[in-house]
Amino acid sequence: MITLTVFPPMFGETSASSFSTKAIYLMTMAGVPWTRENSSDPRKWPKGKLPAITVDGKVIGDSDGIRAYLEAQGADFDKGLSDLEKSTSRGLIRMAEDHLYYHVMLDRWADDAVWPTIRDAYFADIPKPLRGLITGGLRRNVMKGMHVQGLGRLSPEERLARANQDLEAITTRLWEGPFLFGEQPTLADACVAPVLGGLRSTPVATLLSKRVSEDAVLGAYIDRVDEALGQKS
Ligand SMILES: N[C@@H](CCC(=O)N[C@@H](CS)C(=O)NCC(=O)O)C(=O)O
Repeated sequence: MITLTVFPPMFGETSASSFSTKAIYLMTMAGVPWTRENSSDPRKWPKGKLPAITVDGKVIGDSDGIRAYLEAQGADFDKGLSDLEKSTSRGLIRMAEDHLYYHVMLDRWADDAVWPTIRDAYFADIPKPLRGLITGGLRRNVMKGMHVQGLGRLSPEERLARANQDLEAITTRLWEGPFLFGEQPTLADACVAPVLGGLRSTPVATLLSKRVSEDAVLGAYIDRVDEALGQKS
């Protein structure tokens, strides 16, 4: 039995973390026996991050490590895809995980109107008198990282314009079928939909949360993937 440790459900999403949601989707797709364990403290896990799986006492971190493990056990997340489709899939995954994901981070951590709600939801376990102090340092670190990455230097309007190009590219594929590569969910759906869900579910409205929540195609897609692969407990 595999134990998957992930951040708990939040804001109506399968998990507070897009990568945790992705790992849950992969487990469902792989069809292996597994059980979910929620944790809000990633510090003792590989690289200080979640998700991670524990199999026969061995811990494997990172949603990509989990994908590789499941594939080694026989899972095929891209059944029926051509090599050309697989190369497009790789690009979509990078776009979601290494670009759109940072917009989720910035929407939640950088915006003074959003941050207090995020802080109190993510760090509810820290007693209130200490919460501001501890999370202030974490927030500064995140902002420093985003400044170095570059997106942290853009205004919300500039970020919307950047992210919009990705959202349109995703929508174009969805005109062709219910999932990114046709009738069945593939690895790309397990990676892309959670990030879109993260953008949509930021609990205080931002330019990007409105952009995604007002988009009927993207909204139906997020819900369709979660209905097929998600769980909320
Ligand atoms: N590349 C990792 C990324 C995982 C990740 O960034 N997890 C975040 C939550 S979305 C985390 O655990 N952050 C805790 C921290 O950085 O302290 C994966 O694919 O699993």
